[in-house]
Formats: sequence, C-alpha cells, structure tokens
Amino acid sequence: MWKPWLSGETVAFTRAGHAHSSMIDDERGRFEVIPAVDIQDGEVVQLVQGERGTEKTYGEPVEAARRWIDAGAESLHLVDLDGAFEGERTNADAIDAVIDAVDVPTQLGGGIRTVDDAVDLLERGVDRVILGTAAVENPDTVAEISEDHPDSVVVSLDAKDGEVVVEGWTEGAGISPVDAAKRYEELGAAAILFTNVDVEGRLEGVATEPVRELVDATDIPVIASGGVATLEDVRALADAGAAAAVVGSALYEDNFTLAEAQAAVGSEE
Ligand code: AMZ
Repeated sequence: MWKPWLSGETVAFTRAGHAHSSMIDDERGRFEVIPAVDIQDGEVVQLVQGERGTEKTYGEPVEAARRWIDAGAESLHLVDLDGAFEGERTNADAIDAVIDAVDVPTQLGGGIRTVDDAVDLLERGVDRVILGTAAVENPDTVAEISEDHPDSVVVSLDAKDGEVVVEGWTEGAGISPVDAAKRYEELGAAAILFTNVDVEGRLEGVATEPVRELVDATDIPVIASGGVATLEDVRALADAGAAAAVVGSALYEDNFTLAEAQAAVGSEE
C-alpha cells in the first residue's frame, strides 16, 4: 500500500526518530524517494532554483514516468510548472496522459488554485493535490478540500531565504514555513512539501537544518525537496526527520539510481 509515510506508525516514528535523531532503523515507517516529473511546455524539465530559462529538458512526460516506475518508484511527484507560474493548469493534457498511463499513486501541483480544480483532479485519480499559492492566499481551501477528501492535500511551503514563496516562487508570502506549518496541519493538510529554493536544482547538496526545524514544528509528514545530489543527501534528509524526499536532477543526471537511493534509506522493497 502506498502512503507509507502517511500511516500513524510512520508519523509516530518521525517524532520519536527525531527526538533521538535516529539513524535509519527498522521501526521507522519507510522513507520514500519520490521521482519528480516537472513539466514545462509539454516536456520534462528541471529548473535551477525554479527560474524560468534555466531549464534542462528530459523528454516526454509519459516516458519519464514509465522509466521511474520501471526503476521501482512507488509514487510520482508531478508538477505543472507553467501552471505554477501562470496560475492555471497549463499542461493539463500532458499531465492527464501521465495519470492515465501510470498505476502508481501520484501527487500533483502547479496551478491548482480552486477547490473545484482540486476536487476534480482527486476524483479523476490523482491521489494528492499539492497547493502552494492557493493555500497561502486562502488557507480555508485546504479545509474545504480535506473535508470530503481527507489526507489528500499536501501544502507546499517552499522557501527562499527562509520565506515562503508563491506564484512560481516569484513572490514572497511574508511568512516562514515553521510559522505556517501548524496552521495547515490544523486545517487538515496530509503533509507539508518543503522545497528549499536556495539549493533547488543546483546539485550541490541539501540544507538539513530548515527540514529539521519544520519537522519539529509539525506532526504531519514533511516531504523534503531541493538540492539532492548524492546518496548522502538522501540519507541526510531522512535523518533530519523528513518522511520522503522528492528527487529530480540527481536522478535525471544519473548521479545515482532510484534503487540505490531506496537502498540508502532502507526503503527498498
Ligand atoms: O520551480 C518553480 N518555480 C516552482 C515549482 N516547482 N514554482 C512552484 N512550484 C511547485 C511547488 C508546488 O508543488 O513546489 O508548484 C506547486 C505549487 O503551485 P501553486 O500553483 O499551487 O502555487
């Protein structure tokens, strides 16, 4: 079953594990390594620090999705990048094709700005919707969606220089992820996605302290993203208490395989 990190067992371990800053151990809920399929203009891309114009392209989305599933992905992280920048779902066709083609659970973000859009996607088979801008601008959206679809909203608290950023990471929201996290937990968020924009896409390593602080600030799972270059980085995010890591460039650039990453955190099948 998917959602290893959403089970009560996992959450309990996340807290306990953090308390004695544990290394991987068998009692821990499985840490998930989630490949990213970020889509811009119908193609898979990876951006550097989320900036348009920095993209490196990695082909066709359905092919990329299949490649990660064949490599052992238990779920996929899908982002409509144009959607995040433009505020509406721009790559809907490409994303629908991925959702139709894959049989693993998916989480999808980028341009989901209304309750109707979110509910429509959940009813069409997306397992979790990721809300960034809408969650910041109208936090009740999270509660409204969660009421009928519990455990299905991931709130994206991506941060630049410690400040949450929205609208494709082009605008500061004037809050820190740590200050915001508890509120979204109370509104019914299933998890917090935390992308550290300062290191995202640079393949130069992760910053664990902001992850640790966020894990301390909330009882729901934290999915960490940004900067993973090595297996050591994946391990460091697990040790910081994250429940899962989204990995993009490092997988596309073959820095390591998905199986190696899963083995590094003891989450291989
Ligand atoms: O790379 C970017 N500039 C970027 C990006 N990857 N901007 C936003 N996002 C992602 C967030 C989240 O998953 O990590 O888009 C989603 C949020 O979109 P929205 O439309 O809800 O703010």
